[in-house]
Amino acid sequence: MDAVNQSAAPVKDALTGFAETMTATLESLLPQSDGPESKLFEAMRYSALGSGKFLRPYIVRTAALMFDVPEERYLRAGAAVEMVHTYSLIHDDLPAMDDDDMRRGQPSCHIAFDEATAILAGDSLLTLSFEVLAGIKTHPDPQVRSDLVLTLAASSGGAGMVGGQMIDLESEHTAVDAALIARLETMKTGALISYSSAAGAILGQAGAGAIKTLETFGFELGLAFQITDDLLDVEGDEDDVGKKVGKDAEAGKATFVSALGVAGARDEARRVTDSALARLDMFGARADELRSVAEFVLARNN
Ligand code: GRG
Repeated sequence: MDAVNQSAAPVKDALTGFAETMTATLESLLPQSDGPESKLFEAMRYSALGSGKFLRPYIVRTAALMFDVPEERYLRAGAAVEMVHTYSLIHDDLPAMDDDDMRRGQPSCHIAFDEATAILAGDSLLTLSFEVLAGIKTHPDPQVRSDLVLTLAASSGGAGMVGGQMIDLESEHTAVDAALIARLETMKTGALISYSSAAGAILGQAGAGAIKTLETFGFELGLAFQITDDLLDVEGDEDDVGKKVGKDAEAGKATFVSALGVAGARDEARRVTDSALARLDMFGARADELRSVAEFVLARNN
């Protein structure tokens, strides 16, 4: 095993253990009802409690532990980003977007239920995420809760994930340079990961410099994550990845692989990861676990 994989392997095991904790947290936060709206809640639970990796909440947890944040607080901030992420996957799978029938190794939400229910389940997960962040159990200080809401809203909306998705759709079947691809992938995928690492510092009431540094770290890590996703779409195994592969080229998507080729994309993922790792220097050994997460992102096969 090489040095990179050695540092990534414990993260894979830790993620498996963390998934149980995160599933229990989401279980408790996702509504259940036997009333006339129960189909909506079933669809939300079906998608959110499927077999996601929970990488974003794990990054919230790992950054939060650098600032000794209590467990319940980081689990709630992690559940919030997982809800936004799950909403984005549900909507992305719809026929009007990427039109994917499989997600997380099971039929996509609109296949298991129907399109209208999938739209509503996504909408409801998005709003629930802010309800969770605004809840007093997330942090006793209202300023911290407000900062978390602000950061997640900015990361999710037009200047972040949704804006990135718009550029992605507009770039299909067009010649796009690596700079625009970096911008779209940083917004589409980096923004939520940026919230995740910054949330740890916000919860820990760290100084503005630490929050900003972790935000930048997250943007770069998110870009590295998306480049590995582009590579997995070309080289990955469908069973490992949990969805159809080869879809980017089929859909004429602008990715680092389409712009730089497989080897070029791999080099770029390493370069961006190294840049993200350099941001952590100011935290010394306190950031070691976060460094391992970055290596895991680069080495992942799903
Ligand atoms: C708001 C519709 C809408 C879309 C926003 C994020 C996004 C854009 C679309 C989702 C599909 C997609 C390819 C996103 C890129 C980010 C990405 C690689 C998601 C998959 O994340 P993982 O691997 O998934 O962490 P799990 O299932 O493990 O949570």
